[in-house]
Amino acid sequence: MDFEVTLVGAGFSGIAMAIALKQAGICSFVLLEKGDDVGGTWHENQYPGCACDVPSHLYSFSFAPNPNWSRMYSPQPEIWDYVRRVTEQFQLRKHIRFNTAMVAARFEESSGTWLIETSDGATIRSRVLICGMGALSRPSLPTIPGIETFKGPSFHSQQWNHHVDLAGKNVAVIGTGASAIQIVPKIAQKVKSLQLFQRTPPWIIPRLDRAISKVEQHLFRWLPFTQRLNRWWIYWKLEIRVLGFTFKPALLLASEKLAQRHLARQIADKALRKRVTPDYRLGCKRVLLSDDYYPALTRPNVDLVTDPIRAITPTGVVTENGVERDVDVLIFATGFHVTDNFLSYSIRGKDGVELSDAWRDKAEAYFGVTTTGFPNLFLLVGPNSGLGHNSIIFMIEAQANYILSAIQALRRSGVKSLNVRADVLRTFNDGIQASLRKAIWGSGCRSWYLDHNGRNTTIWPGYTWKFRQLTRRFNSADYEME
Ligand code: N01
Repeated sequence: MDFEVTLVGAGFSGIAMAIALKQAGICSFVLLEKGDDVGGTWHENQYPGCACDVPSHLYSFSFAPNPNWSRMYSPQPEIWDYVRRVTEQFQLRKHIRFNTAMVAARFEESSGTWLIETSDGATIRSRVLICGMGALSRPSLPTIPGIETFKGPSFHSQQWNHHVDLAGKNVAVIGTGASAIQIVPKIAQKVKSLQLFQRTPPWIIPRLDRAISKVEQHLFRWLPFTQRLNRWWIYWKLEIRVLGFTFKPALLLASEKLAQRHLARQIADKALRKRVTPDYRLGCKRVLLSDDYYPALTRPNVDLVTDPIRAITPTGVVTENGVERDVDVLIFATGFHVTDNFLSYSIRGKDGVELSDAWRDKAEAYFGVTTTGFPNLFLLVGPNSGLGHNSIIFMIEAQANYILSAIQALRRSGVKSLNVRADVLRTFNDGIQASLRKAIWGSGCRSWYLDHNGRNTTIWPGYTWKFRQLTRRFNSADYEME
C-alpha cells in the first residue's frame, strides 16, 4: 500500500480533512490537487469583485480563527491567503501533490484497497479514498448555437482572463447569479458598454458589508473569547433562517418585503424595477446579497437584456426578437455543473460499477459522505450536504470528523472495508426527500439545487447543529464490515 488515505482536492474540504487526519496521528496520506496551489474555489475564482457572501468570522475554520479579517465579507484574495496560511500552520504542503488530478479510481475487492490513477501517469494504492473536489468546481457553459464561432475573447467567470483589458470595450455578461452580481458593478465603471443577459432575476437583499475596525481586530486578538462570541452570534443569526427555508416558507415573506424595499430604494425606474423583480418565491434559488448591483444597472452604459438569447455570432449576441448586439468580449457567468459533478469522474466500486451509473437517476449518500457499493470511499460535501442558509465550513468540519471516526473504526476492527448498508442509506435518503417536499427549494423555479429529474440532491434540509450531532460518532452498525 502506498498510503493509508488518498485525498483529492486542496480546498477547504481537503485541507480540513488533512488536518483532522494529522491531528489524529494518521500521517500516511497524500493530497492530490489539480491546481498549482491550495484554496480550491478561492484559488480558482479570481474575477473582479469576488468575495464570500457568508461573514468571514464564520466562513473560516473553528480551530483556526483569524482576528485580522478586514471586512465582514472578506474578498477572495484574503480568503485564499487564509487557506494558504492554515496549510503552512499545519505543515500540510509536504503531503500535497500539486498539478496532479485524479483521473480514475477503482476499488479492488480482493485487497479492499483503491487504485487511483493520476494525471501524471502514476497509480496510487490506498485503503481509503476521500473526494473533496468541490461542488462548484466544474464550469458550465451554455449550449447556445454559434457559441464556438465568437471571434473575440470569451471566458467563464471562474476562468477569468486577466490579460484582457476591458477598458473601453463592449462587453456582454451572460447570467445574473452570485458571480455575475459581483462582477457587474466592478467592470461597469470601466467598460464602454455592458450588455447583461438575464434569464431569471435573482432575489437580492442588502449586504451591509463594512470594514472591521482596528479596535475590533485588537479585541479579537487579545481576547479570543470575543471572536468566538462574534462567530456564535453570526452562526445563530444565519441558522435561524432554516425555519423559513425548510419548515415554514411563509416566514420568508418578510425577507421578500426587505428585498422589494431594497430594490425600490436603489432603482427609481419602474420599468427596470419590474424587469428585475423575480416571479418565484424568495429562497427557491440562492438568495443573493448586494448593495452595488442594482445601482450598476442604472448606469447609462449598462443595458439589461431580458429577451432570450437565440444565437452567438462571430461578433455579437442575437436575441429572439432578432436584435444583434455587437460585443468585443463575452463573459459567461453561467454557473457550474453541480448535481452532475461526480458523474464526470471514473470511480468504480464493487463489481466494477461506475459511480456515474449508480447515480444516473439520483445521487445519494449517507450524510453526504458514503454510498452503497463504494466501500472505503468518502465524499466531502457530497449529495444533500450543501447549504442555502449557513456556512458550508461548518458542514465540512462535521463530515471530516465523521470520516476520521470511520477510518479509526476501520483501523480498530481490522476489517478491509466499510460499505454503508443499502437499507440505512434508503431510510436516510427517504427522510431527506420527505423533508425537502415541504421546503422552499421545490416551490417552482430552475436552480442548481435540482438535478435533471427536478430532485433536490444538493441541500441538507435541516439544522446544521443537528447534522453535526448526527455525525458526531460513526456507528458501525450502519455499515457492512467486509
Ligand atoms: O452561478 P449560478 P454562479 N442563457 O448558477 C444563467 C456560489 N458563489 O456562478 O437563473 C442565459 O448561480 C442562469 O440563469 P437561470 C454560490 O453558491 C458564491 O453565479 O438559470 N442565462 C443564472 O443567472 C452560487 O449560488 C459566491 O435562469 C443562463 C446564471 O447564469 C454558486 O456559486 C460568489 C444560461 C448562473 O448562476 C453559483 O453562482 C459566486 C443560458 N443558457 C458564486 N445558463 C459568494 O460567496 C445559465 N444562465 C458571493
